[in-house]
Amino acid sequence: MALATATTSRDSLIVVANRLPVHRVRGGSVGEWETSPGGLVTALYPLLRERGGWWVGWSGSAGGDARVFEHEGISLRPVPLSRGELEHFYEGFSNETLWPLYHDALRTAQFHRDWWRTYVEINSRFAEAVCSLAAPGSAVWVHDYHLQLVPGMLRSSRPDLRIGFFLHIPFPPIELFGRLPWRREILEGLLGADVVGFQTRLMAQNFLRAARAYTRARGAGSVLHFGGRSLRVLPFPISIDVDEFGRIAAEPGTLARAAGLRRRIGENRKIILGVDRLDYTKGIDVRLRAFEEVLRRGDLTTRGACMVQVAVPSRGGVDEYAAMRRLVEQTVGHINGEYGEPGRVAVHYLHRNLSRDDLIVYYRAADVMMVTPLRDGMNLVAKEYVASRPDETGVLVLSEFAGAASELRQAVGVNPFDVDGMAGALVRACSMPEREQRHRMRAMRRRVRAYDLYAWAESFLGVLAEDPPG
Ligand code: ADQ
Repeated sequence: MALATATTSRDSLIVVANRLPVHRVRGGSVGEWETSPGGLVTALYPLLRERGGWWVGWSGSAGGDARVFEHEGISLRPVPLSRGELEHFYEGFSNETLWPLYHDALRTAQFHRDWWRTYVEINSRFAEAVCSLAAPGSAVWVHDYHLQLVPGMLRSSRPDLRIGFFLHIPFPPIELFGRLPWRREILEGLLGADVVGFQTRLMAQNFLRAARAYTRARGAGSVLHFGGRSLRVLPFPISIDVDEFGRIAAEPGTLARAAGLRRRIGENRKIILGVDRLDYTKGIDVRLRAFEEVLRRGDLTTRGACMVQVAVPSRGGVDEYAAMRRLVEQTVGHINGEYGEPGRVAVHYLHRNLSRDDLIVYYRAADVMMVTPLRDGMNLVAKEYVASRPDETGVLVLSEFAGAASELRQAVGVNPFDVDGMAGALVRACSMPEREQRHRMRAMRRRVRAYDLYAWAESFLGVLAEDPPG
């Protein structure tokens, strides 16, 4: 019985995201693929396998073809993008228009009609790919800011589909969103969905307000009426595979490596850790400035503390990212020049991708975790640190502008624009009594355990399966 129901079209699921969940094996023969690490893949692969599903996305390199293939029991449908399309759609409209605008306009958003035209074209290519393979009544789950027009496009050509959309980044306040010359088109694209999900309640409210202001959508609370239908607009805070992080963190090998790292850095030094994609939204530069301020005042010394910053290379092709990398590297050099000693640097800086196991070794070794984005949809690093502290010690310093702050209330909250406040929080974190650390960490661990990545995916898909609101 269970098998029969699992294969009906109502149960089948199509995930649509900018990237496919695989990448080509380096040095492997043509056609060899490996699963990409990442939360979305972890959460959705088992569901897709069970429900018999598809993943539609770009392969990660320019060109290529649209031939479908199977990988680990999942059917994948690549959407080919040319070099020029990537420049306009991905680097341009997605990462130089939408990304800065949606992150509080931390950088000036660029508005170019050519980029917009390509964005529309590529969104319709994704929508066509979905239409070509969706069985009647399938559920389609579209992800993130690259594909905001896809729900509306699917709605008009395939009204039989159940369409969900989840935005991984913030949805900005109307004062900022209203600058977008194509605000109505984007909103109407999203309104094509049955369920529109955001990381926090505030982001969902921003969307509800913008939709009521710039489109014909009406409604109160979390339900909107638009185009003769109703849809739900709700927060679904994304999470991580909590058990997996906890399991690796508790392995004797992890503990031994964390102890080794501590020995190399200096047994009696507090380790202050930062782990981020090298992005101007993450506040790496302000965190370094706060650390410098603490050293300058003499509240901490390099004998007593050191910072470890791990930064993953990101979007190197976009000017603002290259500039941020230069700034971070200059600041690290400056701090080490001023405060380092032979054999004892103030800031260890690693510009590279680490494996999950290696990352957890750093999480276990760190006394203080600094997560200080200027704006962030959620920030999974904050949750990963909490999940990797089974001994309930360690202090999380968390920006109030990260989505995670609305759940991890026992973190030491900071305003990343306030260098003095950050410096104060850092000193407090480094001297927090173990009793208080445990008290806070225990409460945060309870929260992340109660709602993990699987609960996130299930709750979204659960709401998507419900009948439309009246
Ligand atoms: P990101 O902006 O990429 O995601 P984040 O949530 O912090 O931000 O996730 C980063 C991931 O990369 C984490 O899982 C982390 O472990 C990993 N990572 C970071 N540095 C690494 C390193 N040096 N080596 C290896 N891995 C590293 C977007 C939004 C976020 C939202 C997520 C999920 O911007 O706000 O939380 O999507 O919805």
